[in-house]
Amino acid sequence: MGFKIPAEFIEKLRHAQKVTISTGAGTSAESGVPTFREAQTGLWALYDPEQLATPQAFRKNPRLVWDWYAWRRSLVTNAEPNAGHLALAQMAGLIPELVLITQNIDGLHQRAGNTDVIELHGNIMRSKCSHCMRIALEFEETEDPPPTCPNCRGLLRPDVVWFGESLPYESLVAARKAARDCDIFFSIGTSSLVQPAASLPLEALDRGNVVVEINPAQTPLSSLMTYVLSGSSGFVLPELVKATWPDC
Ligand code: BJW
Ligand code: ZN
Repeated sequence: MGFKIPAEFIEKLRHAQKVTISTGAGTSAESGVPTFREAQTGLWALYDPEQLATPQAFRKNPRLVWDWYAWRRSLVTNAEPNAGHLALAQMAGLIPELVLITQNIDGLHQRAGNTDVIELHGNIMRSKCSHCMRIALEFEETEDPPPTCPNCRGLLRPDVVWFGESLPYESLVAARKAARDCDIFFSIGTSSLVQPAASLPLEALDRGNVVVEINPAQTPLSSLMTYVLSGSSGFVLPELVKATWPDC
């Protein structure tokens, strides 16, 4: 049996003025970037990402945490946007107002062509000082990482949001506003376990907006969705674009 998208949903999407899309790690899985809660490979299979992505882990073993991010940065650098990323970039040109929010730190949406992406959890390609918090644009790599801040000599860390840390305030405000103020809200490739990002679909639902999930697996929010398109984003999103805008 082939993959079927409800015709009434295609009609709604074709006529939507405002669409808000929130993505998670699954969106980058087909680019070869492992999702957060999937098994890690090689040496890193020994470590639990939930334990490494914390300020406590960095304080206890800064080198371990820095090296883990350095490994992931190299995966991201060598990855390319996949068909799902490219379909989202195409949708931005087809929908009058599209807001793209991501929990991902890999920058692949921007590399696919989306602009003004709201990054809720930071970006792995930037580093900041764990002491003075300034972004470090240039710093010297050392044999004994992490490198240090050119300003205050504090230890550098990735500019990402760890458990227990606040999300960038303006990004979160903009994301909440976009979730409430749209015709259709998409939740794509996220396990919907991590707050506050996992509440965005609920804010959209509260306002009576159509809410759609794209994921090969069920999530705690699946049963609340208006539509669930069950499958990988690299397959479902191009199919959705083809079905909705057949002449493009
Ligand atoms: C595919 C696919 C394919 C596979 N196509 N799909 C309220 C209640 C309970 C707890 C809290 C709460 N409020 C705050 C908290 C604490 C905490 C939290 O939520 N904990 C939960 C785990 C319980 N939140 C925080 O601490 C946040 N800060 C905060 O709220 O500050 C205020 C505050 C602090 C303290 C107390 C109270 C308030 C900060 C959260 C920061 C999260 N940071 C991370 C690390 C970023 C850097 C890094 O990457 O290393 O962000 S954790 C990690 O999870 C990462 C991700 O962005 C995030 C979400 O993961 P995601 O994207 O959903 O990935 P996965 O792996 O979970 O799922 C992949 C999905 O893809 C799966 O569903 C697959 O099926 C699917 N998939 N292939 C489509 N091809
Ligand atoms: Zn500093």
